[in-house]
Amino acid sequence: MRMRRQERSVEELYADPERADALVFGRRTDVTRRGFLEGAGLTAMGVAAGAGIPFAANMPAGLIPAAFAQDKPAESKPAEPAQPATLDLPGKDPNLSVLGDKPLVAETPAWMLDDAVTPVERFFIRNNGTIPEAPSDPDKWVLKVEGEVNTPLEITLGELKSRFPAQEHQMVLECGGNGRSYFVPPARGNQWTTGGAGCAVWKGVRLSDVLKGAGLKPSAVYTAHYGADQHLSGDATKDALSRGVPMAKAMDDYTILAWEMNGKPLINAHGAPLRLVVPGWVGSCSHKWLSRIRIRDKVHDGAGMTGFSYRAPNKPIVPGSKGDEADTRILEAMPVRSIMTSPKNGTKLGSGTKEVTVRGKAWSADKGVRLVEVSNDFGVTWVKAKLEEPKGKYSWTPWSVSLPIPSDGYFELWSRASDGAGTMQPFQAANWNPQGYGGNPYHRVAVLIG
Ligand SMILES: Nc1nc2c(c(=O)[nH]1)N[C@H]1C(S)=C(S)[C@@H](COP(=O)(O)O)O[C@H]1N2
Ligand SMILES: [Mo]
Repeated sequence: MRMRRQERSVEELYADPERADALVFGRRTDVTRRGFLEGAGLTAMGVAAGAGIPFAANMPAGLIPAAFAQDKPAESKPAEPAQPATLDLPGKDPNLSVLGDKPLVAETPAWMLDDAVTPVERFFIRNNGTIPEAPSDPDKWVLKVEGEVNTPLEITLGELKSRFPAQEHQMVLECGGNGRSYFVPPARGNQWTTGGAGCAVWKGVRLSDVLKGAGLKPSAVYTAHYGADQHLSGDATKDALSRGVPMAKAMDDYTILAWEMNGKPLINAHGAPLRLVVPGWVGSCSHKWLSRIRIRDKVHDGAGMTGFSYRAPNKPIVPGSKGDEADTRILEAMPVRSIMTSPKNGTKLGSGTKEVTVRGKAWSADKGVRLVEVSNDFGVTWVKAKLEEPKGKYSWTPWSVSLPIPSDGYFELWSRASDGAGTMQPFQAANWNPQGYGGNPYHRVAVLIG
């Protein structure tokens, strides 16, 4: 690791952001990050101009300051080229960052995940196809259960509510691609930062109760999920998405057919009137607008199950290389992650500030969170955060910690979590894979004192 001289300013270090970017990310044509460095990056640089970096000596060579490289800075929200700048969808917060328009994909900036339970308005959206029309009478919605069962079912939502005991759990839902933007070289797909995750209170019935109602045949191996949304091509013979899970996960007590989110009926964007919630696993298992479950006698091969979709190479591959589709495995549990929800990236605090309180969330699929640490000196020293008790097995762990601020200047707060098995977030997105799954590096937030 090369050391930097102490008295250099942000401006001097990154007088040429193009070059700094090329150093870290290589020569690239990626519009998202390029556009960002030129637009918001320069704005952020203006904000930071002249500030010394008290811990500059610790900065890893080529590191792009978080103020430039991460989510949108506090002061400005530049329009991204070829993308709507704000989200215009009933019931959703316009401050969600739109990552894609067709299909609609939007993530939640870290500072908007400060609540213990993520409000529906702030919850990320990930679609693969079109958003279907909302049904006029939700209780008449029909779910079919077929395939390797003794008695195929056609059951209405109304009947689901009356026949089976209701369950309510606070659980994290996270997109398999969350963190994808941190891969170097870039991986294809929506460039999620940290906001493809949220924690809601989901109410529904256990999938296992319904499957027991239908009676599983001994040949039952895997589920296959189908919903009312359509493929973007408009071709009715193609599914926008059709994933599934092994029977053991389907029969887990926390895998539910949900009709309520945070005490209210599901809104259309989140799969009204009925969706699966398969906590801890890649979000694509949690099928929205759910109309049919087919039990299969082999691993499901629907849309999103094959090629590199929701799969990772079995063996490490050269970053940027094509990889071998045949030598992959289906992604299941999501890795450990921490985010800082306060302060907001790009926050300015008054001259002479001596302490900053950092708040955040951490979660792992089902291993719990053992440790969260925060650094303000580019990772040389770490302070343990105080963890709150998570509200249930698949809920996240709120945490907080106060860090001393030795002087005015530009600081970066870095957070990292370790799960119950002792596995920690890596410094950089590791295990590069063609579609960029599992990117869970340290979270970084810039603060300017004085
Ligand atoms: N029917 C259907 N269900 C779906 C999807 C979809 O495109 N169609 N996207 C999946 C993916 S990839 C994720 S991450 C979650 C996102 O759920 P949310 O939009 O409610 O946040 O829904 C999953 N369920
Ligand atoms: Mo996803």
